[in-house]
Amino acid sequence: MSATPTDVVPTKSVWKMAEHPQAGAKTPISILIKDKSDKPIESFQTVHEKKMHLFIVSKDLAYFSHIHPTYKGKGEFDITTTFPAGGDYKIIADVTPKGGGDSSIESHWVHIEGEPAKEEPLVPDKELTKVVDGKKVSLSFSQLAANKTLHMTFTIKEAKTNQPINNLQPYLGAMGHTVAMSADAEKYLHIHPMETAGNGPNIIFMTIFPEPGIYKVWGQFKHQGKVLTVPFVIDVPNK
Ligand SMILES: [Cu+2]
Repeated sequence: MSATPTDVVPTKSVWKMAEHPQAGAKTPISILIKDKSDKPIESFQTVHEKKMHLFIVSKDLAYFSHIHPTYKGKGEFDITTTFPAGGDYKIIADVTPKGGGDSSIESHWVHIEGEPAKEEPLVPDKELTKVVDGKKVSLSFSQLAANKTLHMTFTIKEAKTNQPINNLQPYLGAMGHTVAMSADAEKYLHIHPMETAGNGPNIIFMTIFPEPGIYKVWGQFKHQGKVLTVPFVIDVPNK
C-alpha cells in the first residue's frame, strides 16, 4: 500500500442507527456503501482479511475501537457495538470496492446519549515510551514533519525483563497496524508495516502526515494471541 492514496473508487454512504443510541447499550449500525450514482456497490476486496475495517473514536480521541462489520450483500455492512459513554463519536469505515487500488473512506459523526466520560485533553506525549499490558513500547521517527515521507518505528519489549519481543504474530495479515488521526478527527491514516519479514521487536511503518498539528496514533500488534493497542499523542511540526 502506498503512503498516498492514488487509486480510490469514489463512494457515498448511508448510515443507519437507532434514533437515540444510548451509552452502554448494544447499538446496531448499518452502513450502505454506494457509488457516485447512488447504486449500491456489490463487490469489495478483502484487505487485511476483512471487507470493511471500522474505527470508532470519541471526539477527544480518548476512546478507540477497531472492529469488523459483516458484509450482508448489496453494499450493506452490519455490526453491533456498545458505546462506553455519552457524547460525540466519529465512525470511520475503510473499504476497497473491486477495482480500487487504495481504500475508500466513509465517515459519520454520531451522538450517543448518556453520562459523558470526563474529557481527556489531547496533550502530546513528552516521552514516546510507555508500558501497556506488560509491554514496553517505544515510538520513534526518521524525521517528524508534515508532508514528508517518514518512517515511524514501534519497538516492543517485555516491560519486566526489557527483553525485545521477536515473536509477534500477524494481526489481520500484517505484523501490525497503525491508525493516526488529527486532533479534530478530520484526517485519518491507516498505515501498514513496510516489511512482512521479521516478527519484532521493531515494526516500521511509512507514512506522510498531511498537515502539521497534533495527532493521536494507535499501534496494534498481536503477541501470544492477544491484541495490544498502544496509543501515542504526537505533535507534527511544519518542517
Ligand atoms: Cu480492521
